[in-house]
Amino acid sequence: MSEKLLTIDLQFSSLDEEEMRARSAAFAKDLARRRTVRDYAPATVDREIIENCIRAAGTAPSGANQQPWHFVAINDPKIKSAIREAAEEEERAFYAGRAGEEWLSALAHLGTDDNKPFLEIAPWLIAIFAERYSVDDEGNRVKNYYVPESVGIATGFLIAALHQSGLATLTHTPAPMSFLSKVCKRPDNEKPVILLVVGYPAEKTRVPDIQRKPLDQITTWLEADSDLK
Ligand code: IYR
Repeated sequence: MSEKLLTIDLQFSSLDEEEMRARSAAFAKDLARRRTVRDYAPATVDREIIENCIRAAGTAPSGANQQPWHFVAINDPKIKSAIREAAEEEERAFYAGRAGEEWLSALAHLGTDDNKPFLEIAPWLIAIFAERYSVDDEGNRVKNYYVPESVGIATGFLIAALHQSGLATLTHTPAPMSFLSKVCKRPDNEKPVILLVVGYPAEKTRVPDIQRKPLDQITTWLEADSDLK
């Protein structure tokens, strides 16, 4: 490390292995209970909970620590209605054919359509923007690095934080979603990437009977003694 680099103490807290095993298993089990929810109850959610979850998202690692994300948290019914109207207009064209047959058949098992009442019913919408580049104090463009990766990681943190706070989410991606920049009044250097719907599931909500791929399908182990196993 360079001599001039300012550093602080890491303050890493070690756990014993039994505790690590228990925590890793509990976390996996808790996240496995998360399901994408498309039917919401109108019950309100206190802003402080949303603030804390966005704080958690903002701790994500990012390229050159540029933190190239911006979150617009919306609970104003007028703005939610404007978003619903614009999103449904795009979705009508999408489902009427713009998506193409291959995409529509890949989606069919989820039972989605162009009707998006959750955009008005759910208490919070969080529009997630990616800063394609930054702008310095003199108005010059500054390149940001690994923007999709960084924003993806922050979004993962946000979804996990909301889930463990007791809230349901939907990663909604109306396409195209440039209308979000306008509605949220965001500058040109920011690209809307996900509209996260946040709230409580409606009573007796049912979700598609779909499964996660098992560990052996998503993992390859290259271990020192793998020949012996
Ligand atoms: N944006 C549309 C379509 C859609 C696309 C994918 I990929 C999904 O996993 C789910 C839906 C919609 O929200 O209906």
